[in-house]
Amino acid sequence: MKARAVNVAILVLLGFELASGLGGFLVGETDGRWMFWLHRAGGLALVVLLVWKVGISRRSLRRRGLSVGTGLATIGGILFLGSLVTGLLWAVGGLERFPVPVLGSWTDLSLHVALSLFLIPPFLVHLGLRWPRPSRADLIGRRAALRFLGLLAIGFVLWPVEEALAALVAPSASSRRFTGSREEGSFSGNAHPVTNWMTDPIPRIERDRWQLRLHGEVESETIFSYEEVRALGDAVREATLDCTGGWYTVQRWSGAPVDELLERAGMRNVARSLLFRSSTGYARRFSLEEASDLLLATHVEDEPLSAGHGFPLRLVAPGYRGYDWVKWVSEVEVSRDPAWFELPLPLQ
Ligand SMILES: Nc1nc2c(c(=O)[nH]1)N[C@H]1C(S)=C(S)[C@@H](COP(=O)(O)O)O[C@H]1N2
Ligand SMILES: [Mo]
Repeated sequence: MKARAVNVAILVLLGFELASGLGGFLVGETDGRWMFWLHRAGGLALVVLLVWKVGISRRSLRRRGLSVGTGLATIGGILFLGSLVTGLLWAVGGLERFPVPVLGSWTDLSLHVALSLFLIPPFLVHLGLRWPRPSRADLIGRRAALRFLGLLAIGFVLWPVEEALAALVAPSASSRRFTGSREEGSFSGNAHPVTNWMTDPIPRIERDRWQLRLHGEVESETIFSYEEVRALGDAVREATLDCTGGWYTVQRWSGAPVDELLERAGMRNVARSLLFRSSTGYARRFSLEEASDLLLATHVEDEPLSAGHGFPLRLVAPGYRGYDWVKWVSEVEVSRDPAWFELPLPLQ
């Protein structure tokens, strides 16, 4: 392949991987599983292109010598390699955890996501320096589309090879969900992994001073004590918590159905969504129609939730990825805003 074709293909695939990777974070139900198929095929195609790109980069570095431009390209190259290696490590080698200063322990998949996001700025600068006037024909049109589909096809062909490797390297960790997540500590109650999205610390909450406030577009604002939440009902729901860090766990969660809670306060006609807010400020929004699927759990496998898992109350949101399962819930706001009125991913 010509250097230009390789470079353009990498550009297009990186954009595609960024979109399908972020897309995968939003998918919690099997009808969106194609998002993971595409991301995997695109990633494998990038691994193939790497063989050519290493040669291109070495020739370019020899020609240009050391400069700000080649320095940035080297940083980008290292991040690119790191992203591919951590992605493959997770897919083939299983879930590994690495210590990250200040932030605690990270899975190989979370490292893959972080390295990929860090890659964006140096990549854009590199692109601006090396390719100031992109040609239309490189990116749009029949030839460009065929080239892209051909690369994806190569990725799909390599998929079973990757699977075979994974079965060899980590046979015990080969049970994967459609999201790619690996099973950890199912039905073990509080023994399943504790994790937070980004920067939330685990708060210490005293049961007797804790309250749940239900407010907003309701007939009567209501405050519940822990005992009052317990008295709302003890529904048990088996549900899968699937963290975007690359693991999932199945547990029997029990607590109060959100429907029951809402019935106590009575809803106004203008109500459209529910915002579940943690005592840490972390919050996620759901549509009112989804209330009957949601559970505010006090227990997991008959044990009261531990501090790390959200004591005294956490949201159980079947079909949603882990970041939507708000822990330490202290407030439910019934709102007239539509359910989509929030950032697609949390920022804390
Ligand atoms: N308040 C709050 N709730 C949160 C988070 C958080 O950072 N803050 N992290 C979420 C994420 S990313 C996941 S995967 C689950 C993890 O739940 P666990 O620690 O009980 O396994 O909690 C979710 N609930
Ligand atoms: Mo998560």
